Amino acid sequence: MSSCNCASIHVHKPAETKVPMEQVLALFEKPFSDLLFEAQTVHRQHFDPNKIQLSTLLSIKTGGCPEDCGYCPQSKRHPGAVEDEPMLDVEAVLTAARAAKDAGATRFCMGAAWRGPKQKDLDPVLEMVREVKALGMETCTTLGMLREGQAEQLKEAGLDYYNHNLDTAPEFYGEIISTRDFDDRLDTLNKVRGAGINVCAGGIVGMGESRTQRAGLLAQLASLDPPPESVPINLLVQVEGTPLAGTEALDPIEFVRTIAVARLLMPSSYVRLSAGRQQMSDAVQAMCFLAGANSIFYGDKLLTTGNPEWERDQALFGKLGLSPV
Ligand code: SAM
Ligand code: DTB
Ligand code: SF4
Repeated sequence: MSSCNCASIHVHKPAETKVPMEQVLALFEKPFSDLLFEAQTVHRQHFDPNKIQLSTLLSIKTGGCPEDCGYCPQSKRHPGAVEDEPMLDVEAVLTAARAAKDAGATRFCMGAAWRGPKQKDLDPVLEMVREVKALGMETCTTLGMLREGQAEQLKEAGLDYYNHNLDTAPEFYGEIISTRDFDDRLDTLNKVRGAGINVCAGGIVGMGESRTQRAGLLAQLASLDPPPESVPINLLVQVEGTPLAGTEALDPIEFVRTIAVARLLMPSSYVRLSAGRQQMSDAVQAMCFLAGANSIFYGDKLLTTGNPEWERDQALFGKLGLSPV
């Protein structure tokens, strides 16, 4: 972890980004109908608006994580928020991947509650990646910070995407996580990109951040060069026992705005309406799709918390005329 004590961290001045903050804030401030119209227009220039990409998640190693992310039930600093479980074996992972494929998912994402993998942790994950890939699915892992050479091993095993979220704006980061810093996240994303793996990077909103900080997160994501291929926008799932449980809920209209701004800033990326869908009405989800979201986590569980049942999503796709990519 870097130990920068530079003044900018303390004065909360938005970081300089390639995509200027003023531009991002100006989008957030547009009248809602104008913003949605523009986002949908750009969306249609890059994607079929009636297609949706489906990714299924599996927690391959749950709980006991040494990091202190304030939103996360898997941190060992928040005991009782989740039951710890050892790493799953390859057969259990394959059973879940086959079920996801049969239900219509095209990508299978394996998540582990680590600060980062040790080599002895990575070896079984490489085997999981090889085997899931052999089923004909796209593969994704989210394992925390990567060390030198690990991204290349994952690429060699057949990894298509690596998920590593910036989570929030640099100016808010220290209020949510103290055990790593924003630059550590950028460093891992550089390693992923350098190994030729597609980047999946997004963040969480509804953690008590300001609009400027939401804009700051999106400015950072859009300034990655190139922008991430996949951008998960998570609405905080408030889990009892975590420091962020009890945070004032984000207005759904502001959430939809966040999706629309992400679409406008990253026109050719898949924008994923991620955690938080279980608590969302069909109408809010429909607005998110209109705002340019074109991917979801599909399956009745995220990592440790709930997600809409397959049947509810199928019914929603039917109502909206959406079909999987
Ligand atoms: N440990 C690895 C890491 O942090 O990169 C991988 C797994 S971690 C659970 C993956 C991501 O899940 C986090 O970066 C965060 O964006 C998201 N996440 C975790 N808990 C969440 C919650 N309660 N609500 C919304 N998103 C959450
Ligand atoms: C992402 O952006 N969201 C997913 C996935 N990447 C790994 C995780 C959401 C986790 C929600 C809380 C839980 O289920 O533990
Ligand atoms: Fe650990 Fe990842 Fe949860 Fe942070 S988000 S506590 S690193 S599992």
